[in-house]
Amino acid sequence: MPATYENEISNYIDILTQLEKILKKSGWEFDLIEGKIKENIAKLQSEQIVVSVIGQFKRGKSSVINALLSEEILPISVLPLTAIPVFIYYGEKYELQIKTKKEVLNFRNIEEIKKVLFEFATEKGNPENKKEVEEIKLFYPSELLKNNIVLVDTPGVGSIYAHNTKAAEDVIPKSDIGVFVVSPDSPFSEVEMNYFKKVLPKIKTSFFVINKSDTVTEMDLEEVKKFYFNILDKIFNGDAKNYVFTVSSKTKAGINELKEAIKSYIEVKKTEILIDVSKERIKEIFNLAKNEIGLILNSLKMPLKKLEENIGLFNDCLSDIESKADMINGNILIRKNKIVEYLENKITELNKEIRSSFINDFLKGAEKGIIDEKNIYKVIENISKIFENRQGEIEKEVEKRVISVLIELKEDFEMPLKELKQKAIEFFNIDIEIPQEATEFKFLKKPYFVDKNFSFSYKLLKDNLFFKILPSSFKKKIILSHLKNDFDDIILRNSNNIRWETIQSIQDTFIKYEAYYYDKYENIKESILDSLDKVKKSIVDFKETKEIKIHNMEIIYNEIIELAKGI
Ligand SMILES: Nc1nc2c(ncn2[C@@H]2O[C@H](COP(=O)(O)OP(=O)(O)O)[C@@H](O)[C@H]2O)c(=O)[nH]1
Ligand SMILES: [Mg+2]
Repeated sequence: MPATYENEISNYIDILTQLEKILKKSGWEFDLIEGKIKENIAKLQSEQIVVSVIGQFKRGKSSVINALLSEEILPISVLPLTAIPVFIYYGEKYELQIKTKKEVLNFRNIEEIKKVLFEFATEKGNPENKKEVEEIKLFYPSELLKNNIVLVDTPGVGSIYAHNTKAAEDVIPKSDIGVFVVSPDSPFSEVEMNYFKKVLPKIKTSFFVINKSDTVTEMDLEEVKKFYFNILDKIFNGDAKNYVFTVSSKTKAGINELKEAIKSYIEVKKTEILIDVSKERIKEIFNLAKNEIGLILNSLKMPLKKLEENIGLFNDCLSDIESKADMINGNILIRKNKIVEYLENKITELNKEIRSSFINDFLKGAEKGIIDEKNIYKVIENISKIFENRQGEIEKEVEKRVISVLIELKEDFEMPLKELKQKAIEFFNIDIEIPQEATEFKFLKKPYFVDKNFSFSYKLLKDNLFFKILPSSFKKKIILSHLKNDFDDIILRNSNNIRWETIQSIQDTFIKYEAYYYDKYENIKESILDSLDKVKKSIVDFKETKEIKIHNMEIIYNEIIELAKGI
């Protein structure tokens, strides 16, 4: 490993330590920034590499980690399960630490650890994080973790629980390497592709894992691999074969190869990863410091009376902005519900159409003539086909409506942020830097499957002894009523499939944009109010004259600008 990397790491630690000193010297409190500085220094010193296992729910993320650790320790399930990220560190002995809002709990018995993980880390055991868990750390004696590797099991994105998606996304900024898990039993969904694209630029390196290789034939697996290689070769600059792995966490096929690849990659690239990731984070810290100190300086320069007046007016404006935002949210909800209503109507229409075009005729014909099994299958095939055709059309139309509502409401979404920025200029003469990412509105589509797995209840009748001795006219009546139920069932299952997946897509899409703007607004607002509070307290404290305070703060500001040049 080149010596320059080592130098760079100590350079970063040095810059952060100096920033911390400058802020301390100011005599002002900068809790948020100091917390971030400490976190980053600790990361650089520990040289920990965080490997997060990510992807959509149910792809086998927890199972892959269990296989990597050679123990069924994390809870797995056929339902979306992991709700809180679990950070797994090396430890000589097993230990589980759960930090809740109120206390820290420790467990050392392996069986107990498994039970407690289920109770605290899963949606079932801890719905909507009622137990107020803030952090889960598992210490585990595994060779893989020994070299300062931290594995993170994340909740999947795109599950029906939006807060799980948020918890999964929150892990991304803390991660150095992403292990993206997909499975061949579900096609690569739009949700997965979008998530993958979003994660890639934020994480230094990603491994791509096709799990559940045992569920498909070798031939199908080759097809799946080809498909992914095609997509990923561009992303991995023609180097996909080094980053894409096929495994089965069930049979353990391919697990060792994956483990070795992660280990050797980290061995070679560790310092580089630490440097690149830290650089971005350090830049952000400096931005934050410049914003806060700039605001303090400008407000210090105001006469106390004027400042208090401005803070009062600023707060009134915030209340105004927020009540306007409430109204806007009401409007967004109405628009969203209209789309859901449209979807429901389309599904009802589709049900009617299916019944009138094949089922009713088939049942009428069957009542008169004989029941031909071939015809039954024809009806089923037709039902599947029409669902397959129409679901695409319905989804496209819903997507169009969602996007057009989002574009139409863009100004509404942005209003609180824009007004906040403007009021900060108006009252405190500070132009707050709002990170401007290009927002491109996208519909977060969920995969949808036409359910062709029909189990016909009428078929069971054939083997029923009692049924066999019935007169044939009776038999027919019973078969027909069973068939009718079976058809109803197929239509219901498929309609619900379209309904829930599409409603979920609509919800996810809206939640994503609402949360995005809300988060930014809240963060910036809090940081402004916090700084103003500090200025007010400082002005009332007469230890130094205001001129000296301003003078000192100007020195601090310039020192920070100077220090930032070294990043
Ligand atoms: N056949 C098979 N099933 C798997 C495999 N990996 C995971 N599963 C199953 O997939 C489901 C979801 O697994 P889980 O690890 O909870 O997924 P997560 O939500 O991504 O963490 C469970 O029912 C697992 O038993 C595999 O390699 N082969
Ligand atoms: Mg899981």
